Amino acid sequence: MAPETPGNEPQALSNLLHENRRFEPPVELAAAANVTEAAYTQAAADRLAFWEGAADRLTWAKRWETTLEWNAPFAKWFIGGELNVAYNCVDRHVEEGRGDKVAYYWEGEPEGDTRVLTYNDLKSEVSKAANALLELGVRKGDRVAVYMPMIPELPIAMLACARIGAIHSVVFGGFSATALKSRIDDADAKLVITADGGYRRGNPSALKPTVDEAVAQCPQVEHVLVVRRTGQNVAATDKDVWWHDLVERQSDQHTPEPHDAEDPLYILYTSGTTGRPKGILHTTGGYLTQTAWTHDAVFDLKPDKDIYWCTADIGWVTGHSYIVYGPLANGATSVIYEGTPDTPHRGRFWEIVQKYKVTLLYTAPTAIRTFMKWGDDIPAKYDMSSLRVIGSVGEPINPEAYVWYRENIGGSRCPVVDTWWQTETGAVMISPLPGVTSGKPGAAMRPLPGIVADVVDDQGNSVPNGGGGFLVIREPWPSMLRTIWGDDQRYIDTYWSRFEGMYFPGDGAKKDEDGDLWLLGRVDDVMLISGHNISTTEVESALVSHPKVAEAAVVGATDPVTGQAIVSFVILRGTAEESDDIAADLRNHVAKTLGPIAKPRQILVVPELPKTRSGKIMRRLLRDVAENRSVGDVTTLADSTVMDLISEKLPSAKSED
Ligand code: 6R9
Repeated sequence: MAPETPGNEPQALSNLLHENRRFEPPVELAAAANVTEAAYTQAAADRLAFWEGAADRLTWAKRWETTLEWNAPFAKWFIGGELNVAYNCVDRHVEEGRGDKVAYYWEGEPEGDTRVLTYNDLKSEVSKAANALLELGVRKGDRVAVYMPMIPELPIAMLACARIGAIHSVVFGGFSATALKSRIDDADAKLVITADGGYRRGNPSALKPTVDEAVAQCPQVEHVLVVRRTGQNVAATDKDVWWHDLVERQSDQHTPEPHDAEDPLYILYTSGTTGRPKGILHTTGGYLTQTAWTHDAVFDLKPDKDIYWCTADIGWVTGHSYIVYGPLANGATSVIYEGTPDTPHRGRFWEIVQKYKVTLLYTAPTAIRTFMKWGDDIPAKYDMSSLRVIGSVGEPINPEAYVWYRENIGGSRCPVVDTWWQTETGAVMISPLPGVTSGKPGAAMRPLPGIVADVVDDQGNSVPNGGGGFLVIREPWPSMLRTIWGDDQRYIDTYWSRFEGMYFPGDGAKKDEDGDLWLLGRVDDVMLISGHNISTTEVESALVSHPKVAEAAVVGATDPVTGQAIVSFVILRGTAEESDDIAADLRNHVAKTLGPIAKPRQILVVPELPKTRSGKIMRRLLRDVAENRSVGDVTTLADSTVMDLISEKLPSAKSED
């Protein structure tokens, strides 16, 4: 146990991990980069003028009068401006002569099941769907719940809502009937759009029965619009309307009305770790401005050359902002994949990269660590020389996972952009720029131009370089959430009450010696060891830096001596054998990497970790295991059997020292 360093003020969060590797931007990429260092200077000199420039990349039916009205914590951007999001994402590309350009290459999970949609196709399909919604009585401001697999009708449905000013609420297709019902109720949706099912892991997986169960308890729902995808048997209810009956017979002409910049675009529920889901509300002009600008800047998108693929599900914010709105506003060509990475084999992702010659790839640390576990030989079989920039989002990326990704997927040539943001922020906030930033593995680096972020201590004072604490955003940004649907007070309490005048996202972070930002995980997960606040991220990264470890999760468990002690759950890499001395080996490795204070009390080798449906590790459940409690609420787990597998491992857990 390390004593407090004399003369050293206890920090809000310890900074233990030091990383010296640097990756310069590729020379050619830097020379032709969309965004250069000048953008930071420009935005620092006049932040609002900078965002006006970004908004001018869109087509406005009426230009705004006032850029920002800030009645903290309530923001309005581009006041008086009017635009149509679907027009910006679809029609204007057709009008400007890009109608034959591919918007989406869609790859179904069953091999050979593909569709190609040009911007012309998208315009007809979205217009027909908009006309169909109108026929069903959906009007501007009405809420539409969308519960669908990853098929082209999903972005089409979202854009049809946006076109007529209806507010979509997409609910991830893996959620239960109860979760769906509570979201339909909270938003008071009058229409649900769904499908019979989708393909998951080689089989048709039904969605409609879940909708039927939910809608049976939602009298406000007038219709259920059903896409036929799998052809499975569907029980008919009197609210059902088939997409192919209704949408196909509509006119493919629809004139998009302009909407106010502050009209709501969508609600997206975020469950977080506890409590009732929060309906995050995004509006029109500011949201589209920031998603489009960041997609162009962070991926250095060259719309005429790039093939872009974001592997997220559209049911999460990453899919909303970086499969649908950002890429389409920029006129990009994207890949959408319906299924899982191991169907029918573990090389499926790389086969898709090779097939479509993907140049820009955006995925999550949970996937990267899974690929590490499966082994380097799998991606090595494919030609991925088309790739140019590779991105990460969803959790802190461990330095070792970053380096693995860079080498094995990015051919040691592609910059890795680690993008920090949230459902609430709507778009990327902190990220390297591929043509500017000299990347550090594991660091999200700098706030993007126009974003003012900081790390503060308990009292809200900015920490010096080398210090850790709480991430905050100091100034409003265009794609920020406007409120929590129907609950302004909860919006204030959740995000604006911890620190006066600052947005608090709930994440820990540190500034390294150069002032670059590192994300350290949710502050609820921070461990208090002998008076030191230690982040889960740093200990997990130290574990993942051991050649035998693919993935790790650590928690603080009550300890009579140190207050809390670190208990680690690790998944070994494909090639590593579980041996008797692995626990001792890993404990020493962490002590050597971070110092004795961070040495785990226990190491448990497990086959899987508990994760949310979007792939984030749920440490709360591991804490229950580590403290020998019965495991708490598992309803947000992607796979609830995982906890049984982990609990079985517990008797073998050895406490050393
Ligand atoms: C986009 C998305 C948000 C939370 C966020 C943070 C974590 C996301 C991260 C990251 C470290 C990154 N997170 N990106 N942590 N580095 N690059 O994931 O939205 O589902 O709302 O989650 O995810 O903890 O607060 P959402």
